[in-house]
Amino acid sequence: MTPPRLSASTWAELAARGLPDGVRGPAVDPAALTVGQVHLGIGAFHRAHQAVCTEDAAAATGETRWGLLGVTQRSPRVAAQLGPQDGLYGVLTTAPDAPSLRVVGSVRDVAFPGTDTARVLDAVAAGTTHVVSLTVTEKGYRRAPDGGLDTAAPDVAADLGAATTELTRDDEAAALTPIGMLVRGLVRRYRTSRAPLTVVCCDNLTDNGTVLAGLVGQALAALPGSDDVAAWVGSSVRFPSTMVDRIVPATTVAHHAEAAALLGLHDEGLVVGEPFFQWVVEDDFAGPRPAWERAGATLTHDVAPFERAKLRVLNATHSTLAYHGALRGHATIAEAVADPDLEALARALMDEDVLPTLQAPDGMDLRAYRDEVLERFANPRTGHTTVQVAMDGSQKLPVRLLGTVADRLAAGAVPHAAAAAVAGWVAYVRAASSGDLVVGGRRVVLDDPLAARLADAVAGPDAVDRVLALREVFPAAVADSVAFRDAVSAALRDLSPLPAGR
Ligand code: CS2
Repeated sequence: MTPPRLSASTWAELAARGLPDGVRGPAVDPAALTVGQVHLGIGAFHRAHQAVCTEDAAAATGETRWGLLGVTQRSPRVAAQLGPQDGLYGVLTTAPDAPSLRVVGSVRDVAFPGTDTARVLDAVAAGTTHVVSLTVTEKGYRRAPDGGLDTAAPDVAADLGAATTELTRDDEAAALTPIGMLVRGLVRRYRTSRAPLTVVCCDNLTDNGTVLAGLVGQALAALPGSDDVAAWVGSSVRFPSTMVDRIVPATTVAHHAEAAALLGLHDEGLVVGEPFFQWVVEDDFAGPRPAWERAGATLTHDVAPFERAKLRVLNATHSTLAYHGALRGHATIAEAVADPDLEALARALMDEDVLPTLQAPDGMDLRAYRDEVLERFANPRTGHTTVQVAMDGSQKLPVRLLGTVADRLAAGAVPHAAAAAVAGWVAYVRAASSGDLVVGGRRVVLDDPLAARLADAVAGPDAVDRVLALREVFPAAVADSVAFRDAVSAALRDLSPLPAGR
């Protein structure tokens, strides 16, 4: 029998009876919170990361103005999960010893851009909103090969058209992209409250705040008659950079069963996270913000070294284990890193290629960080699948791996382990796009915005040349290096029984 569903009333009944072992409740009274932060992209990661920190910050200060309005990206699913639960959801922590579950109440409302655009724009414009944050994944930013906004993409163009209308009157048409939604919200804020605002990018991009400010600036430059808005954004809106870190796997049926056993309630909004949590935020705000530093975050003036270390050590190694692990039939990252060959590859990547490109951020020991990352990957309870990490390689590799490659080549070294990582990606794309890859009993489908072009590029004997020629992925400094190309080809030959070309 399915247990009753989590909601404000079932939670209150449970709390009145006494909470089960391993379960804790919201750190604040959710009903007392008003919305002060709008979050674009309310997926599992936000709910297991920033939403928890925002709630703890509110608890630490007693402030009630930091409730969240979460905005979904593509579907109304999260609204359907959290609406009937009065916004409550559990975070199941996958500690290696005992699992624990925390019910979070900071998400006060969920909106879906397909139907709720007006509500989102009003919330972004409201003088009581001080922070807009984003986790929309790498591809959500709709960047062109030059790194700028892809204004030719039909959804970006449609949103910019609506933003032009927004300059003179309300426009309720659905927003199609996160940047479009943000820009329209900024235009409405300019037309109404004109209060300062801070936009906090929480995605895995290098210099993510600067990148986002650039995309917004470019969008505004494309809107006729928006010079005043652009000037106001320049003076009143800040875009701090951040580094976010917590491994959040997709929630499975087994996670639901584990949470229901702990809680005695069914939770459609359940998310899962490893015990580790890190959030480094540039201290550059236009107005008030939650006291995140009182809830485990680090506020600093220089995020860049933290961000670079995290992307190059953790995320690059994650992707490498994902591609090579899936090719060897390992369903999870923990299984992949337990494979001695792959652990050796992961270590070689970090020791020989990545660490020489890094400057340790203040107070950080990079070798200890490397070991800690490998330990986190090895946690068998996390259940993070190789196929989940493998998605969107065309968007992820440039950010997490190819900077290392470019830096090593510039220093006169050939990064062989990074070349093996790229070869792993090529082999994965080839196997997945030809329908030949089965992992964990399931046939893998290539999940990448460039899937069709990638499949075409890897189909023939000149796969390495054709993949390296994709300018969206490989900068010239990497693609034009004969030594790197040869290293990728050699690694691919070692991996693949198919004719690998060159
Ligand atoms: C992962 C990240 O899916 C991926 O590509 O590498 O989501 C990773 O788990 C997080 O960045 C950890 O903070």
